[in-house]
Amino acid sequence: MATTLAKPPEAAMDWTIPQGWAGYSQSEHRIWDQLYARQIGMLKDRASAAFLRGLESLSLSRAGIPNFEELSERLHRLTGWRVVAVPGLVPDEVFFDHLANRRFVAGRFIRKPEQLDYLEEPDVFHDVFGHVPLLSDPVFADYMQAYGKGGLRALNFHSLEKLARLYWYTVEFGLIREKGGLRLYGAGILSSFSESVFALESPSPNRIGFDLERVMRTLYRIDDYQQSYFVIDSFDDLLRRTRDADFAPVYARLNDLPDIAPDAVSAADRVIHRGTQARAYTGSRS
Ligand code: HBI
Ligand code: FE
Repeated sequence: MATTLAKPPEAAMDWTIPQGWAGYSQSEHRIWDQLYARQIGMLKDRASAAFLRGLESLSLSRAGIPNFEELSERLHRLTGWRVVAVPGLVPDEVFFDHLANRRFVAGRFIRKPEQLDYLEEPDVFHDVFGHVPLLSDPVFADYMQAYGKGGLRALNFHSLEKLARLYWYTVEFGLIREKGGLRLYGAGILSSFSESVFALESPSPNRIGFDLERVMRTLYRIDDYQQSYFVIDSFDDLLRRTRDADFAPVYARLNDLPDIAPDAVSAADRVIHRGTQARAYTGSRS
């Protein structure tokens, strides 16, 4: 899919473009502020401590769309990562190469007022508010880089589908065990007002202890909230299970095993909450 993406002429060889921060309008900055204010109150006791610390230490605040250069200066001092602007989705190999070199690619456009709750392509609020705070955590920062290196390797094994599921169920939709309860660390959840509540509080979805091979086999939904969330014990544990992991034997084993449906629970799962799946099965939107 990604190989069919065409690089716009204004983008550099690595697909980066200038953010053009001075070009944002007041109303675009106000959309950031609105989204920020809405998330922050709700995330105070729902987001992982590392995410909230990251917001603080990067001075991500309700003060308009961040300037990537200033943000990168602060982030680089903490963990050696930078944030670079791209026109939209970039090819997989480009994406992985940036991650492997501690560059996080972010969209520079912001959603329109009528899309506050849902949009298909990641905008600057999802990419920066959702993803960047955790890049200030040294362990998570290493995990993202390891993921990029793993991605470059997976391309050779034609196992991108499996690896993409790992990204989806950790970086985008992951939950973490913290302070005796569950907290959010996935950017797809953290940047969504309604899924932040749903992921932690709704009886509908499954919440299952993280297992690398289980996650790599699990299909996911892109059209609605997730039907299963996977819970890590700590970022250390996640990094340990995946770090510079040579996934070749894992991929070989998984090739002989069937995929798992998004809502399935099996006997081998460490089930934390078995979902009613009411949202999916009855169409009830709660
Ligand atoms: N491009 N801009 C952008 N953002 C992504 O998250 C992204 C991408 N290209 C490919 C890609 N993600 C996938 O390879 C990963 O989700 C696995
Ligand atoms: Fe994302």
